[in-house]
Amino acid sequence: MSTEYGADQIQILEGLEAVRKRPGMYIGSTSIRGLHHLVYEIVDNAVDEALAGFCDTIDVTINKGDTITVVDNGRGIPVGINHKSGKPAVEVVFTILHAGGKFGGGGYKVSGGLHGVGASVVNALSEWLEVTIYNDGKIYKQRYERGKVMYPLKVVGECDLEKTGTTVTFKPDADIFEETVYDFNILKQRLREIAFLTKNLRIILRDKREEEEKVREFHYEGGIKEFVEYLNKSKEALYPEVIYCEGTKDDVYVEVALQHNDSYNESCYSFVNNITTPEGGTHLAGFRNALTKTFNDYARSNKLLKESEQNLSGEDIREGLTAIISIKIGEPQFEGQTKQKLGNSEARGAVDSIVSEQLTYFLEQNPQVAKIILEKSIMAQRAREAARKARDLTRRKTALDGMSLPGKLADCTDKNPENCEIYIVEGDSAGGSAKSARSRATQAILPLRGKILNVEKARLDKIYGNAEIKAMITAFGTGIHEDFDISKLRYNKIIIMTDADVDGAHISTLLLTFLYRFMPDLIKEGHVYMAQPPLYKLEKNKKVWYAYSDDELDEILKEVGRDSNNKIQRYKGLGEMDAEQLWETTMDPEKRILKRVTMDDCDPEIDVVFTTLMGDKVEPRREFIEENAVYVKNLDV
Ligand code: TSJ
Repeated sequence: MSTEYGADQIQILEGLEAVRKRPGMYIGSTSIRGLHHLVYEIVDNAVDEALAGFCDTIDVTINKGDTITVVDNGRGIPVGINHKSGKPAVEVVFTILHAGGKFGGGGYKVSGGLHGVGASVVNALSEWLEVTIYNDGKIYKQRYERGKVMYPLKVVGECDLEKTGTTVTFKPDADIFEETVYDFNILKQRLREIAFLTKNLRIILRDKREEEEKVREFHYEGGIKEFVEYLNKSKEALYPEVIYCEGTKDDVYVEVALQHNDSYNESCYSFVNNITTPEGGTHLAGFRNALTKTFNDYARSNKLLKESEQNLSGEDIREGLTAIISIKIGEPQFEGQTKQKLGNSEARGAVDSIVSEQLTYFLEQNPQVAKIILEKSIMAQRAREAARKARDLTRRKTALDGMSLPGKLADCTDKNPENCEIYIVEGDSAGGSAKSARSRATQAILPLRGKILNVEKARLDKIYGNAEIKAMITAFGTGIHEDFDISKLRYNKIIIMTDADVDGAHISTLLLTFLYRFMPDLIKEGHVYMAQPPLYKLEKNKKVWYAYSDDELDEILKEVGRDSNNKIQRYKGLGEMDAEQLWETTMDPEKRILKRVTMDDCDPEIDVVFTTLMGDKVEPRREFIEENAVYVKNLDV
């Protein structure tokens, strides 16, 4: 090898060394999240090839040992010498920061990973990485370790002239990542999303870690139209077809799909270059404006709204709306604190005009659908009015009562929210035990009677009238929706404590649904927890053990011996424990186990989880539970 250890090489090593020193700057974090971002980063490069029209299949495999292989059938990363560096282009891709996809002329990088970095970052953060390229009847290969080239690109064999593509295998560096075990479901969700957003692209995910290989294939000819169908699968759609608009204006490619369902929630998700924009931005604003204007215009000109009646608000029209807004743009500008909000002004106009024009046409062609949507919107307008009155009433009442706390609440004495926690307990008897067990200074108890209202199935006015929900809202102190103010939160921890059985799981899910819809920031900011009551009590020779799972019971039995002197009690509910036991196992901050409830900002999958678990349709729920047995078990514990 004649290459000297020249200035540019030192620069490369410094570049990749910087990535290893501050991985968070390049992939967000070194947690399980960052670990999965490595895969997305590589897959995004293959998706770019698909968007350029040269690749229709991407195969992703989790291998034994948690290495990842990504295969595409594109043109293959170019192997020719890059003049500036004197190296094969593929080596440049993997060793120079920010080189991803921008060489070779033509086509812009549209999909773009988390921070628009690329293959070199993945390379720098991998114990090793191998790339294989099929092109011109030859098979090329190069290997890197922690970003360093192990040998110059070489030809390792021959293949059919027709066969082209790129294969990358890498092993995330255990020195960098806190966690190196991949989660099939996390990859599955994101890959499914990419497949929805890139119509006609086939993505296959395999898991070869267990004896029996797991395979999922995602391929949607309808693209985001099918995404909307998927999001609505556990809901009752109000009309059979998904409304779809598509077009390009000012170099912005716009796709919008929407369909109303009989729920009262809005589920709109926006994407830019396949990346979710949880804080929306100009593209979402353009969509909302077009929707509100088009429906009001249609309602006026077809006399569905009387002259004396007010215009429908955007919120009214979006009640029960599921929509995907997906745009592709050459140079996206992201704004806001978290850089998740699109700023490009041309995107607003492009989405607005494409949606206005095509939606107007659709409504004219489908007057029966227009009528169904407008009838729902008008109902929403009336309910909103009724809800406002109900809320004003409760506001006034609480003001008069001097913010009176619910009667059932056994509040704690400490008034510093930082120290305080509230247990939401199912049932009066468990509530009673919890009240005598608690540490009065810092632990408050709010017992709830029976099943709580399913907020997925009720309009606001009914929700505001529900006693259990009112009790929680006043106890927490934060208010809800637009009135929500986290600085008024009266407890640092909100702990849901229900029986460790199916009914208990159902109640926790109802409570989480309420929190998710009404006070999502409580969950996002990590204030919501699930208590973990034990499943078993084991007694032998006057000594007592508690087991929180079947595995733990087995472990204890192994330790103390499985003989007839063991007395094992299976707890069917919190009510079976006396106050002392409840304190010891579930409430004592020194000993208890709490599970923090977490959620990704604006993940459409969360909406699917809640609506599938809480909705009326049995079949999707059964399928979901079968597919996600582990997840649901976690959610249920
Ligand atoms: F991440 C990555 F870079 F390692 C990677 C890139 C990983 C995988 C699985 C695939 C790819 C990739 C890159 N697939 N296809 C391409 N295509 C190109 O790099 C390419 C090919 C030809 C031309 C051209 O102008 O002829 C241009 C490009 C960017």
